[in-house]
Amino acid sequence: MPAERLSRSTAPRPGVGIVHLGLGAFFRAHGAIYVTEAMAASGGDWGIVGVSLKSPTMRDALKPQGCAYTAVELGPSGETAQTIEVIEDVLVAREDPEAVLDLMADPRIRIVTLTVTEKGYCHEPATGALNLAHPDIVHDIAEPLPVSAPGFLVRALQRRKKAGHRPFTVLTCDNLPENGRVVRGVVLALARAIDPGLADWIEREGRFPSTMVDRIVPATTDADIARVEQLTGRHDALPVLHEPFRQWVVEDNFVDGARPDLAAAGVELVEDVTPFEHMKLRMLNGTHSSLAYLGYLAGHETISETVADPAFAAYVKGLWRDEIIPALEAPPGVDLAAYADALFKRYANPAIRHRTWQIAMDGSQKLPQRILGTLATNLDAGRPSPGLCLAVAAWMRYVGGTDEKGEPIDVRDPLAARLKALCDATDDPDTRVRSLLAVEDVFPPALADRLAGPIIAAYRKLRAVGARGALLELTGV
Ligand code: CS2
Repeated sequence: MPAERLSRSTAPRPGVGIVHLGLGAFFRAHGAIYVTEAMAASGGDWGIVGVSLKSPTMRDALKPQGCAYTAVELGPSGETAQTIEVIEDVLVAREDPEAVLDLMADPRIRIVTLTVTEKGYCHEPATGALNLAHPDIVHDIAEPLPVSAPGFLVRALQRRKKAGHRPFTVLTCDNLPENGRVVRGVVLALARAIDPGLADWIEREGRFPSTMVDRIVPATTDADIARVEQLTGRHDALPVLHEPFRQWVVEDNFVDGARPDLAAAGVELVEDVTPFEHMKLRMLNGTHSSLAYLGYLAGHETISETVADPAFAAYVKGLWRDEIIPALEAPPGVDLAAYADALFKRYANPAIRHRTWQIAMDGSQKLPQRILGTLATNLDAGRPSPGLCLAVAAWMRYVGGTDEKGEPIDVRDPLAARLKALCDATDDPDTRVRSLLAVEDVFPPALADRLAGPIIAAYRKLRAVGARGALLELTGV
């Protein structure tokens, strides 16, 4: 007999107060759970309406189950499931942009949270500035019904200004350095292109706190759906599976101070998130991407499989110890060596099947904040970074589109076609590396010059002995 479908309980529902743009697995396993706990502790009308910008998949999965879903925590020694009921509705912006703007302009909405991934901000990764030539931005300047995330923010703020309402707080939860500053920058640049008076108002009245978000949440697979049904006895069309660890550090800077009682749920509210963001982006995401490219090339499917390989375990520990930690300033009260030890345990959790291919996606948008910042600091300090140079070289091999066995790689990246064309244009390793380093969206030219020598050497090494061979040589394992 097929299992009964998950449905929503009859518990009283709060009013809505948050719109979330980019409703995916991460937010449902992170921000949504924190907001649930904040309301359980201190009340408030902070129900969430999720918005998918393009795909109807999330809406079609969640609406038939009253927008409830199962969140399963995968510990090294067991799983626990809870039903989350904080999502009140799911809208699909591409189908009905008017409905989304209408809701975002509603004064009941006081916060708009975002997880639209790095590329969703339509900025130039190397500089953080809005890309005014981006086709979605060109569209959103000309048309009142937007398609991009910055477009929805600006057009909704325009409606609020016109109606005499206060702006909402824009709370980004994407892995960008100083993410509040980046989203503020793109919103102001777009608003200025539409209506300078609107830009002035947003500049004066708007709030864009920066945040550091952390929880490992792999994409849900069909096997996960079946496993959750076995665990709970109910069918959930799109559960989320996540690790036990979670962290959210938020700048306490909200319009009129209006926010859920996040501290009651364990959120760290601080004045300056920057040191936390740098630590997380460089220590976690930087090594995640390094392991993803090198691990994928070596034939490893998941991060836990990758770090179970002694060459990779030695590699990642060496990255933290010799290349990343020396280039970082620790946030107040944090011991970076202990943070690295904890990260290693999180990566090794065999219950989390986080695919190297998933993390390898969108590398052109991720490398600057994850790896290049550390490389720049080390160059200034005269400190070599052989491990991180191997990671960048592995990305270059990866975007070439062929793995070490000669099999094609399904490269997902907004610059995929351009990067592949650059690789295909020459077989000479030096020329190939130099032409990829000349992609200014990713590599600031001054840094590219200084990186050419060590990255060409790393690229040659990867070609000669493969990813695993290069790590064996590097680590001496
Ligand atoms: C990962 C992140 O997919 C990726 O690029 O590095 O999603 C990572 O799992 C999270 O940032 C962890 O907080």
